[in-house]
Amino acid sequence: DAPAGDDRTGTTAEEIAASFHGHLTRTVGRPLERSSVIDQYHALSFTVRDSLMDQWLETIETYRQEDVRVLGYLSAEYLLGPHLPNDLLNLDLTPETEQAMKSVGFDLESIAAEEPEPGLGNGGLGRLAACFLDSLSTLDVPVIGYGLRYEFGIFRQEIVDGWQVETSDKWLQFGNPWEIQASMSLVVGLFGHTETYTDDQGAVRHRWVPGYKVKGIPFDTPIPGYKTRTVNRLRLWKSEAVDSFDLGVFNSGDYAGAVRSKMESETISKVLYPPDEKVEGKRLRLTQQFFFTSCSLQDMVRIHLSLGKPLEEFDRKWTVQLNDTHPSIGIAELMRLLMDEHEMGWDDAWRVTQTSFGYTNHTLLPEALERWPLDLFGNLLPRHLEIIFEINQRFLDDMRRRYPNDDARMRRMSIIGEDGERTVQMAHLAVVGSKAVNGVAELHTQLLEETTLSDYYEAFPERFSNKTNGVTPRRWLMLSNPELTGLINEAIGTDWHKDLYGLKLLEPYARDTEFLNRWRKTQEGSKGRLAAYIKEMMSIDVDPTSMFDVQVKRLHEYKRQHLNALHILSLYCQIKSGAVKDLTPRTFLFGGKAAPSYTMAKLIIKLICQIGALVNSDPQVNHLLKVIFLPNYSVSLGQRIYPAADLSEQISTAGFEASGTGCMKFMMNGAVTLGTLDGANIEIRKEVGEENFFLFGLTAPEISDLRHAGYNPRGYYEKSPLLREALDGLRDGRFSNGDRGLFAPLVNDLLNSDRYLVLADFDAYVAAQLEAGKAYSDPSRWGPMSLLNTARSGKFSSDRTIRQYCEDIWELPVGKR
Ligand code: 26R
Repeated sequence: DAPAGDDRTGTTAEEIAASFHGHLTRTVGRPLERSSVIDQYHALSFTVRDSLMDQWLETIETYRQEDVRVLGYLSAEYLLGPHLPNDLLNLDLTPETEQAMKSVGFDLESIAAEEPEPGLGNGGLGRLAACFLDSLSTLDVPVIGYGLRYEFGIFRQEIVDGWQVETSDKWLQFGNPWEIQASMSLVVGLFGHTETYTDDQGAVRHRWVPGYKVKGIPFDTPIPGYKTRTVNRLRLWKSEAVDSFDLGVFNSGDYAGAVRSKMESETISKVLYPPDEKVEGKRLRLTQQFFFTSCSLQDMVRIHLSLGKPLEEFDRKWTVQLNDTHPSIGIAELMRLLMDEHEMGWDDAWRVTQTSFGYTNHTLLPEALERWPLDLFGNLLPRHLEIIFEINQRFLDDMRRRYPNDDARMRRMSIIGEDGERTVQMAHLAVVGSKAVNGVAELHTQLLEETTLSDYYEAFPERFSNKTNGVTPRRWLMLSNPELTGLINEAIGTDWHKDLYGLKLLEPYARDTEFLNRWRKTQEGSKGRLAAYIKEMMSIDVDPTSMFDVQVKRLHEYKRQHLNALHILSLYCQIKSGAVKDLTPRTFLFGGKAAPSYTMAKLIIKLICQIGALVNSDPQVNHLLKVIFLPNYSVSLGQRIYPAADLSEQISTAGFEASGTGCMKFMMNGAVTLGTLDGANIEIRKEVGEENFFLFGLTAPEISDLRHAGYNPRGYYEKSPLLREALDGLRDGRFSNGDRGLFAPLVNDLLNSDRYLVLADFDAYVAAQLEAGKAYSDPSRWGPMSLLNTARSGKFSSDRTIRQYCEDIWELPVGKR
């Protein structure tokens, strides 16, 4: 039964059903009656994509006609999460689509569950890029997001016997209905040598003769804004061989040789790198960075020239943002394109380059600052190394005039690092080559200015600014928590959807007992749904009326999941000994991935799972405590977790978490934070009020003083009986069936070095936890705290962040408010 005359962009339930049926039969090629849920997912995605296409073409046409300024957002990561439900929300078509699916006997939620999540990022930085795209489209800002089309995204995490096991993420195996391959390609060079020659005008010029070339193929994904006709694009590059098949070699009988270059070229966009402990020496990673950055800049230059504009005006048409140093090679690449390929002189090229770029720093951890060994760099990108040497020489000449006889300063500021192995220091290149540099929270920016980049801040204070991160309330509140959204809409209307400060109108309800009851009931509903998911996935019962205490984020020692674990152990010990009898029942939930090479992070996962095994099966304890490690934390799992959280654990060592963004998702959904004065926590506490936040721990200056004075973790161990019992138990094998060796590396590290001062903050953490438990057991206290967290979360919308970038850095007008 072929579908009758379907209008592929209709918005009624009937038209959506007809279009869906049309795609199922004609695009997917399956009869409705025998279609699988994945067939239905594909058909529905094509249906939704159709209704985006008119707006997408219209958006591009508007940009062209109005000759708008455009943001080129360069990011090695985009942690998008599922498109289907998000795009339906932004198109305002969810109810009609639900109805349409019902009319053909299907269920929208089950169909949406088939979407493999595009996990093209590791964590905060990648998810921030995805939130930014949503806000940019919602605010009608012209942007092309540029990145890599990894064939394999972030690994899938399984937990086997308490240990993390990684498997590959085959997100493209059944095809991706959201992407459209553009019918063009660009060529990127690698390796080879440079030459000097004299051109027709007698000028001395330079050129790069690459030893190897690869092709970049663009795949575009439409990015709709919320209730606007703007549909921007995310352009991700796939690498392919220039000649995918060497017929000559094949004919000579060498079948493997004929496809070797294809294999090598395709390796570039094959897989996402996890943030490893050691960054150095990863040639493939530098190749990835250069590949997508070069494709993206060539694309911008191509578009610019197609509009008939001179390249001297590139910086008026484009503003290019570097999401960390990963694309910072772009500074040298734009110089090369302008000078070597388009015959611009150094001074003009430098002015255009330096006024085009902005650089966002996302970390102060020295081991995460990218430094490339000079020989590796010069071998892969010989011409770029020459350009960087020249940028550096001119820059240092300039600095020498400003700071005469200050060799130490010159050494510190050089783009080429000379301590030990010579390196290209990408953060230095990014600062020197950009008009603007920003951190991602107030404390982080201040620390950048005072420590990591202090010499540059002294030289160019006007370049520096703060842009506190934000998250999109569409995905992280409206989509993930429709029940709470409904309740809020009922109370204060819907103006907050595009202006999150509008949530302020909820504040009076903090004194409305009846409303607070509904607030609590709604949260219990979410907790019940998460409990059901846990039961289904892990066969563990958790009590939805217990306090849900949640820490979800990448595993890292500075984030201190082990501090949380030690607290649980001490509760366990106190219940076992009878020292504690009445305790607010708690469910401790953890989730997060460890970098595959990060042994200590993997041991911390094992520790949490081990405590879970111990606690969950002990009838003396398990009515009071449950400990759950949810495998494979991801965007979609986050969407289930945030609405169900009562307590948000943000317990990093002060001065180490640049911002954090999970903290904002919890706050929007009404969870109360227990945290240190680190990153965005400081700003959350300021917004919500100190009485609605559980604070503990040393401050960033205290941490730094203590470390400089010589920190002795053993002193804390000796002074704290609770800490001693937990650590001794770990060492004796009391929690690991007598295995003394299992957690020895962790305990030894804590007692002998404890770089992140877990022991120094332990007692304060325990006290804050006690306070939080007491507050939760009194609904008349907890209810207003929870509601006020949502009501005062307006600042943490990425819409606010994007407005600030637009005004202060990008010089881009934003749409209506
Ligand atoms: C491999 C190496 C170069 C590398 C290191 C670190 C690659 C990727 C990362 C991820 C880092 C940069 C990251 O995600 N940082 C997080 O950025 C968030 C968004 O700004 C912050 O909220 C968060 O605090 C910070 O850790």
